Amino acid sequence: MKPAVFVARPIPAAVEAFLREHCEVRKWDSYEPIGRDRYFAELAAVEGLITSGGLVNRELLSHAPKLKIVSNISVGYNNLDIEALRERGIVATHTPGALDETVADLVFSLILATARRVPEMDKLVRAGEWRKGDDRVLFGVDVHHKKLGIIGMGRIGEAIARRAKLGFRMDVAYHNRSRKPEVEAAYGAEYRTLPELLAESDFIVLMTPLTKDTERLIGREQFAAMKRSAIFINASRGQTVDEQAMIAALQDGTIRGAGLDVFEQEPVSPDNPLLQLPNVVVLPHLGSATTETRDAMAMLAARNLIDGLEGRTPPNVIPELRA
Ligand code: 8YV
Repeated sequence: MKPAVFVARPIPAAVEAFLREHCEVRKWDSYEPIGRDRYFAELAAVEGLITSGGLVNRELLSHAPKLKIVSNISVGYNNLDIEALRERGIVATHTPGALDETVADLVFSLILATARRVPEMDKLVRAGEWRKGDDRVLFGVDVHHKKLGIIGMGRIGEAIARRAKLGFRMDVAYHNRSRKPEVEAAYGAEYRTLPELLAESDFIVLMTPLTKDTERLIGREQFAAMKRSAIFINASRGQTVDEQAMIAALQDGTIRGAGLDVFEQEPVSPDNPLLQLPNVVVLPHLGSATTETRDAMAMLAARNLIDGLEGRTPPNVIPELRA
């Protein structure tokens, strides 16, 4: 008998067909959130769960007595209670690799959009406010040949460093838990302590996963350490930054601007002061959001799930749960 699995969000037809070859598939086929009761009832019978950033905590696991594997369609896995999974002996996987280039592209869109004030200028033209004459008030700052500091040098960080060095001829500095000699050799990236990186970078990209150690890694003290001309980009998780401290730094000119794909609360509230600031570019958590990449992530998640259910070790078990 095929194992039963629950897919907690819509997935591409090809991924569903692949899953059906190996599993009995039950699914929540709506982009509206599944209600708790329905979710917990579905979990009672399944051995596998596919989710995309949905909370998997102790309470949820208590409704899933047969669960063997949770497959996350996401590289970040701060939605998973790792300790609870470990206690139950449940495997958890994520989707590293599938989205690196796509997220790196988005990070560069934020860098360019913030430096050259693209959304602000787009709004100005549409509002009929483009006048001939002195255009200095519309000037931005250069990106090419500047110094880029990357906090979190994983695969995505490396894809950003490659674009920075080879495309924009930037100097690259990075901070990470461990040194990355291969990135240093390939892109001339220089390792820095966090205070050094903050003090010397023109653009600072935060790309670290959210963990207990990185929660609010960037706060008042860190913004104060940046250049007044610095542009800060966050494409990791909103909780890696003290958002109130960031708002203050942007309001009082401690830094020049910010490009943000992630927020403490998502969706961001219309009352959030960040939305009133012209020196901030905001996106609705779109890092991996292209059709090709989201399809590839879903397929990778399905493969991870099936490997786990069929007794093979999936290639993308989250590091904390690897044997
Ligand atoms: C996910 C992301 O789509 O992979 C990640 O970590 O941030 C996005 O690509 C998102 O987390 C799904 O909820």
